[in-house]
Amino acid sequence: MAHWLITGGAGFIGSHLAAALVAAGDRVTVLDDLSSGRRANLAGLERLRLVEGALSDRAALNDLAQGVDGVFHLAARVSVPDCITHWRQGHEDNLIGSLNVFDAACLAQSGDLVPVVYMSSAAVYGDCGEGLCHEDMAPRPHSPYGADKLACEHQARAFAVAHGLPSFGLRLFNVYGPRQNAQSPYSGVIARFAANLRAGRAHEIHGDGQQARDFLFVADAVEGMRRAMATLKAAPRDAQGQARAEICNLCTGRATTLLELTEALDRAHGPAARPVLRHGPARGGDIRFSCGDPTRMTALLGPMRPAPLDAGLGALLRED
Ligand code: UD2
Repeated sequence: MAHWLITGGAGFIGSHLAAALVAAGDRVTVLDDLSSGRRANLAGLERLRLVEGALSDRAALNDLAQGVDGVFHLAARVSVPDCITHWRQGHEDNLIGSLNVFDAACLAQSGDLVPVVYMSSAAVYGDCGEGLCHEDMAPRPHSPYGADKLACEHQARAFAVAHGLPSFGLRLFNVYGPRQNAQSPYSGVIARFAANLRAGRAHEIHGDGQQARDFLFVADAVEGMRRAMATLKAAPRDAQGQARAEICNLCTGRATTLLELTEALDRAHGPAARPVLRHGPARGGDIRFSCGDPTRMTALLGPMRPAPLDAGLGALLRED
């Protein structure tokens, strides 16, 4: 039975990952400070231990990483506007916290390598213009959040070279699904719109609604993370014997405009009254088009067949 450490495992994506690993018969330790994660997200999961703590607690992290088969590092301050308001704290959480995780994984290596699968973000790209974002593009983050995620990628590479730490960074596009917080002003658009549908509220559209995103269902994000870990476990070193430090998008490669999203939500919701769309001013700094190129992801992780948006939205509205 494999044993995994998940940082941020009580959060939206982390709790889905924890459930999938437990369902596969594995043992899971979760480290989470419960700042945005919730104990209830992990309720009823067997072979799971939740440790309440922050990434800044290096002693706890080092202790928890001992003896695990790998680390999934998801804990982060995930909101871009929040990281702009709390710039230094975001940097502490997102970059220094990640260094602590890489360090802990290195310390835990005793002959066996302890690979780390960590969450990067589409935010590292900044604005890719009208085309798909692919990994060979020069990243130009617009936010401290994106800058710190990019720095994590560089650090992961340096850890591979200096300390032989195998790692896999996944540049997540817009992940959605059950348990995503809809209450915060920083919540993702799908969580907010799903909550609007349930409450019979109007959707607030920032701008003309023609901005597009690559929406990835949470189960597919989890599948990508598990495949990334399996890839590192199967081959932690490259052909030259160097520890691998892989990076790829985690995306669908399909762009959906906000107006198309509202139509898909209507279809998934059924014949109830269509919500009113209220257009407001465009959000400052909003990216017009954000969609990932899945080519490298497919080469590294195999064909993914992500859930069509209609199916993912149906699952969200049924389960949430
Ligand atoms: C996503 C990530 C963010 C960061 C960024 C990098 C989420 C939730 N956020 O931000 O963490 O990685 O990508 O580029 O995945 N909108 C409305 N009405 C609403 C809410 C949103 O019109 O009530 C618009 C918003 O202005 C934007 C689009 O919907 O054009 C998507 O917004 P978002 O906050 O869900 O995600 P995004 O892509 O800005």
